[in-house]
Amino acid sequence: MLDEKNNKGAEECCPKSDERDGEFTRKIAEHPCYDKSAQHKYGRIHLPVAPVCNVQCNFCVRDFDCVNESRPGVTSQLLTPQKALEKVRDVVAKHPFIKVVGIAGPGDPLANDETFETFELVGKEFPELTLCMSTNGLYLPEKLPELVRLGVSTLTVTVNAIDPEIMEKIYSHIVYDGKILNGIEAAKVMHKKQMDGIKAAVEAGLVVKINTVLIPTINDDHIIDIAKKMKELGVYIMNVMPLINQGAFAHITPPTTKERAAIQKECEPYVTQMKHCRQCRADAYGLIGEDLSHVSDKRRKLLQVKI
Ligand code: CLF
Ligand code: SF4
Repeated sequence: MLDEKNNKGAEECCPKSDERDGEFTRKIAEHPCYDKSAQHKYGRIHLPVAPVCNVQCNFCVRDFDCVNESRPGVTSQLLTPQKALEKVRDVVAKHPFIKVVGIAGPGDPLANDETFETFELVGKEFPELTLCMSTNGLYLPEKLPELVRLGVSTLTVTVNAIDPEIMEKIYSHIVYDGKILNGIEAAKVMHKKQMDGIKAAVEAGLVVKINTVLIPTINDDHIIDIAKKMKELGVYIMNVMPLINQGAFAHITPPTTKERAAIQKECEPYVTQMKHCRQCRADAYGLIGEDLSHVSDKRRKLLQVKI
């Protein structure tokens, strides 16, 4: 990414570095989540190939998509990697404004081999598309080399706390190394994996975004600490999302728009804030504000935008 280190590389007249930075700039300018001004022009397709999750968040009901990235509603259909490739072929041919292929669930992408198979297939056939992924980060340090090899260049990690004592209230349990861990033990492992994973991903040149679920009474006073830490780690953009109150957190009142805006304002000096997220489904495609996955064929044809 265009951090100080890479800029210095470019100044040293290394053509490879220039090419890499040019490619970085293009990918961000065409990414509807990373660049606000791209959201009305460029789209993304989500491939729902990852059903399994390796943690249990207290705001998650497994009947729905991962709410660290999506909003619950109707569960997304699952696709095999081959069917996912066919879907990309079909959708990109009809909607060439789609520049990003993302895997965001319905579980955690890194807990499913299908995620890697799908990126392999799609990356080979569509090298010009940006490969994007969203994860809770538990398996990130181990799986990062594989993501780099496959050409994944934009990565979202959900960081709801950087203090294990707060994190402990958010995760009911995690599954790590074949064991189920709970309480502070689980929170410490999760925290370490997220921090190590983000640091390594930034160093590897991925453009890292974090999603933070704003949970009143649990982490609302802590979001600013997360923003400061993310600046230190070189995170590119932060998306503070409102809690969807379900599961064990069904009794918590979600934040108001005003409360969320105030926190985003506080965090802005540390990390750029994404404010146009639509908490889209794990099988959404099209523009962020115009999900084509659940519109009629007639309307979908009308929306085939040529650029
Ligand atoms: Fe998908 Fe996420 Fe990539 Fe975007 S979504 S994996 S970064 S291509 Fe975007 Fe959707 Fe919000 Fe996510 S609007 S839920 S932030
Ligand atoms: Fe649910 Fe996503 Fe949390 Fe897994 S990471 S428990 S799918 S919200």
